[in-house]
Amino acid sequence: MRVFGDIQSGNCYKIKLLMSHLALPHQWEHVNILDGGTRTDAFLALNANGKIPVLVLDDGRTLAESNAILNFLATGTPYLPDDRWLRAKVLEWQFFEQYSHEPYIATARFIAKYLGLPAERRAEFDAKQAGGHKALAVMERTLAQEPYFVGGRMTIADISLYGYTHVADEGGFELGAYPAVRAWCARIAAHPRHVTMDG
Ligand SMILES: N[C@@H](CCC(=O)N[C@@H](CS)C(=O)NCC(=O)O)C(=O)O
Repeated sequence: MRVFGDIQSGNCYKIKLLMSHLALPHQWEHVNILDGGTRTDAFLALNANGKIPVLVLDDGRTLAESNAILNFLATGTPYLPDDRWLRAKVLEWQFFEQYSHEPYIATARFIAKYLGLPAERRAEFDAKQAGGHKALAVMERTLAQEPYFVGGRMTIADISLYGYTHVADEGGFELGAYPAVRAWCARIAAHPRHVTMDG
C-alpha cells in the first residue's frame, strides 16, 4: 500500500496514526501542497478532487477522503466496531469532524502554520475561531463523561478527531479551557503504538 500525503496535515496524519496502531506496512509518498503537488495530472489521476490523503492499493485502486480511508483500513479490527449502532456512532463523530470541526480548526491552522498568517487572510482566520471553539466545547462535554468517543475504547472516531485537535493551538485554539479534551489527547499519545506528526 502507498499513502500520498503530508504528515503535518491532520487529515494525512490520521492515516499514519491508524497504520501505526495496526502495524500496517506501507510506503509514504510526500506531497507538497504548497508547490502544486495536488494539481499535477499524475496526482489528479489518483484523486480527481486534488486533495491528500490518497491511499493506493497494491492492485492500483485508489481511495481518497481521510475518514473513508480510516473506515477501509479499520474494518475487521477493534478500531471499527462490528455492532451497527456503535459503527453508526463512529460515523456520527466522523461526520461531525468533517463538518463542524475540521473546516474551522484545520483551516485556521493552515492559514497560520502553512501560510504564515498573511494580513489578507487575518479576517478569515479570526472568523474560524468561534466555530472551532464550539466544536471543542462539544468534545469537552462528551469527554467529561467518557474516556473515548465510542464504546469506551479507542476507535477511528478518536483518530479522526485527534488529527487536528492535538495541534489546535497552531490554529490559535488554546486548549486550557478544555481539560477533558487535554486528558483525552494525553491518553491517545500514551498508547504504545502512538506516532507523532514528526514521525
Ligand atoms: N475531506 C478531505 C479533506 C482533504 C484536504 O483538505 N486535504 C488538504 C490538505 S489537509 C489538501 O490536499 N489541500 C491541497 C489542495 O486542496 O490543493 C479529507 O478528509 O481527506
